Amino acid sequence: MERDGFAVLPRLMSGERLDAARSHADELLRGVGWSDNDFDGRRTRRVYSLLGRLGAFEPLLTHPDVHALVAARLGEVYQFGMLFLTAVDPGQGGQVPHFDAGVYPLPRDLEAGTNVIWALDDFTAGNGATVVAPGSHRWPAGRRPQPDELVPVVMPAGSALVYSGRLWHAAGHNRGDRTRRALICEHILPWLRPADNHLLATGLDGLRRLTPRLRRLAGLAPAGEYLGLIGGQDPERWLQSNV
Ligand SMILES: O=C(O)CCC(=O)C(=O)O
Repeated sequence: MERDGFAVLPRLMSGERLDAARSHADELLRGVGWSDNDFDGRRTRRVYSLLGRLGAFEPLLTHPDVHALVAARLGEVYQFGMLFLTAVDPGQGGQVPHFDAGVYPLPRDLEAGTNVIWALDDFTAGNGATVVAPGSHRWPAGRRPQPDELVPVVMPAGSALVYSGRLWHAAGHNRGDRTRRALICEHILPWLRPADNHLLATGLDGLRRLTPRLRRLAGLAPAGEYLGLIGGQDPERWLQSNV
């Protein structure tokens, strides 16, 4: 992580758990059309607002090996940023390279996020595997990757690509004949505004159905003594007492 800005944790999910996650992905993708913009991909299907319908994704979102890496970089309290299922269909061209923390007007050297891409299918050089520019998390503002600086992250299904929010990367070109599915989960510092409004999307009843751990990750954890309270209370306590 320090040197390259990313690490692959191979085959963290396998067998029944992986099969269940793939079936859940297919259920969620049923009836979903291609995205309507070039960045998300006009041959890519995406599903957001997952916290109210986590199903078999839950063990991926809370995997201890992933969270050990994330906590080492962001500290003990952090929250989900963008959270989505993506299906890169055959014919989808390469995405525009970007770094996820680029949505925030923050100094380049601040680690505002540490993110994970779970491969639900094998990631190969030809099927749209994520491409990364190794070491680019340390590049200064304004330096962009040249095409030959981007390398595909080849990994078997069930692996997790954990990467710095400062790392330049993109979804690759799917030249194959099968869809490449992934679950993408950003983790960001607790005082940043998440790209997705998880609290509104999940709703009070949905939040109550989550585990306390997932609720914290959804954004209920206060960020220090003053940020994120409700009437001076920890939102977790408020949620329990306002049923
Ligand atoms: O699907 C991928 O491999 C990466 C997608 C991505 O980085 C994004 O849409 O922000």
